[in-house]
Amino acid sequence: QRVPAFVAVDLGATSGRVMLGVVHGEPRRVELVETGRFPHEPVPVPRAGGEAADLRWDVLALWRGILAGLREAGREAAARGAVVQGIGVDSWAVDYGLLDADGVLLGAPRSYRDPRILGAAERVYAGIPAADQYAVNGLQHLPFTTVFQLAAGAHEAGWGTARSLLLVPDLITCWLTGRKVAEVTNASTTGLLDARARRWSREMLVRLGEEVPGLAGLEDLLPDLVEPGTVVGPLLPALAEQSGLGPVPVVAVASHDTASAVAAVPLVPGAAYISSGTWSLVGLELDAPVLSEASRTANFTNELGLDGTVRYLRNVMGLWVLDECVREWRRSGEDVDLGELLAAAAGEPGGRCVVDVDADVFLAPGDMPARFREAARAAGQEVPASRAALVRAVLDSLAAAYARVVRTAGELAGVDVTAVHVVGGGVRNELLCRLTAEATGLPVVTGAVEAAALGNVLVQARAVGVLGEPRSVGLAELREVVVASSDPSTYAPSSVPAGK
Ligand code: LRH
Repeated sequence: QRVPAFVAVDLGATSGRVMLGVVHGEPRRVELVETGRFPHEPVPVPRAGGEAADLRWDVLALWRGILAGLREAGREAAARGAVVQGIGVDSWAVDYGLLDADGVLLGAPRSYRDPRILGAAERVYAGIPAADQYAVNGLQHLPFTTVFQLAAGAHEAGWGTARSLLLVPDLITCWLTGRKVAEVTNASTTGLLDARARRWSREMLVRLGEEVPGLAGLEDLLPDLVEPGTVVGPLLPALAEQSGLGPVPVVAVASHDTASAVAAVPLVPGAAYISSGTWSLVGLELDAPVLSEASRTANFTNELGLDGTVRYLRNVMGLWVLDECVREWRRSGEDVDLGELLAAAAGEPGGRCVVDVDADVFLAPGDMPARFREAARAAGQEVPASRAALVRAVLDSLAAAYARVVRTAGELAGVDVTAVHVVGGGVRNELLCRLTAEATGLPVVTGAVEAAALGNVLVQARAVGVLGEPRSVGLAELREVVVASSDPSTYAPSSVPAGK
């Protein structure tokens, strides 16, 4: 019998990946093999007149990368004697494309870092107070949540002819199958969902229609919601042939990358997680949303997760800050080695400069070292004089933010947090893991670097019955596969914080 395998398309905000997940033996374990990786960054597109530039996603380059990755996955599976039984797509949240009546994409989707969002949230809050929105959608304030992007974009060309709105992974799934759905974990990042009911919120949509110019017809653009694990359809015939994969089922996975990543964290009661990549998503997994006023003012979000779970977390600006610094230094033509910089940063004294990395000033691309130094100066901190000192300050600031969020999440949700699991690219950053253990005073356990791809594969494997009768395989069973597939290490806190 041939070994089952699944293709995970995992699109991050700085790179896209196509991974083949081969499901081995007893106990079940997933081996991930990379069959495609392509850089992916928002592209500034100037306007006629030259004043402002729009930040757009190059979705066609993504699509080309995905198709090449699928072909390679087919070859890789054949070489390993594996048979591909599914494809699933996850990506960064909140961004969307609009389709016209013929199902044609209307222009390159905007990036959530596009400056048009500035001020849009405040305009929406003026019509629908933040507290009213939180009571329904449970989302932290982020200036780029889909609803605010829509408010900023409703006057743009294309809006009038739009007949459907698809979030990025649903758009790719539509291109793979011809079918339009809205997968619920990612839909929960739009601000348009009722976090308790896991349905589009009629109340919110009606009020938006009344309060925000241009949004009256929004409800008609939204596809039907599906839960992760739903088979959307077979791969379209032309693609099935080109890729050599045949008419395999395309499965709606937990299509928000963070939802897929958290599904692949071996959480036990008391464990917090950090999904550490471009963003750091820091929080807890809960059974029900926390919609209290205290939670809202602490800016915690209730995004929806796999199998009825809630991701109770805050966005921390993440490795974006570090990566943007490195990009800026490389722009000047220098050969900057991140490994060397991190080693030097480890040798710097810690705690000299800690800034609030979540400030909106860090959101946009562009000269990050200058912006970080300016923030340090404004906060009365020691301004880092060298690159090593600056990298150390960025990591100290991230670790301090993680510690704050973990502590507050525990308090607000009534959970005694005893460990922190880290997954994603940040697992490779040993200094950051060590500083996180020190700042939180908790053991830090590292998991899968490609956690989102792993979670993506697991949901597909369950959906098509490879892990047993789908209904009898819960999140706990999926996480047994995660444990069997991973090789964790633990960073012990060097000191116990006061009060513990
Ligand atoms: C991480 C992520 C995060 C969102 C952001 C837009 O990739 O999906 O969960 O807040 O991108």
